Amino acid sequence: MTQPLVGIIMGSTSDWETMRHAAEVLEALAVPHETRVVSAHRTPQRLYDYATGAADRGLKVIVAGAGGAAHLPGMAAAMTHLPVLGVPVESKALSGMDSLLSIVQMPGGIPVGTLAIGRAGAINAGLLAAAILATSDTALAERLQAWRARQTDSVAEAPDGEAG
Ligand code: RP5
Repeated sequence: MTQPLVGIIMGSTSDWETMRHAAEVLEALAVPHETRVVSAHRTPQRLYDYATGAADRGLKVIVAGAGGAAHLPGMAAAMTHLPVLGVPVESKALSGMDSLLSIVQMPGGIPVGTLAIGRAGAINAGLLAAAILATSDTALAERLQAWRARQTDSVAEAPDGEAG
């Protein structure tokens, strides 16, 4: 089995609909990754074990998504020196503003790289995780550049497909 380099964790299975976009990007870039449900509130021991063991298990980046009182990314960052990218999941009650503010307002000294609310944030967390790994992996850097070039090529020149 390939050693996962990115750990995608989320507070609930209900976050998967958002966080699967991070996994799909990593899949497309052939970045080995794992996905786990780890709740800061419901499974604190699981979070402790995951975060404190992540570096020793060979993970290089953690992508953490959570909604509402979204303490997962910050608590993970408190327990590992690995870069942690936080994805605010869109909550029902407050549309993800609660998640965003919970994740982004970390105290100085314990950083979480906070992305946008929802799907865009999950996609970009996957891309950023890949970009971090690509700084020391030339083949991955080439795959990432190719991915971006394909994205550029896919943008239509006119909204109706009729570039004039
Ligand atoms: C958070 O509470 C999770 O990250 C999720 O976004 C939210 C709701 O969780 P469920 O009640 O759907 O399990 O901990």
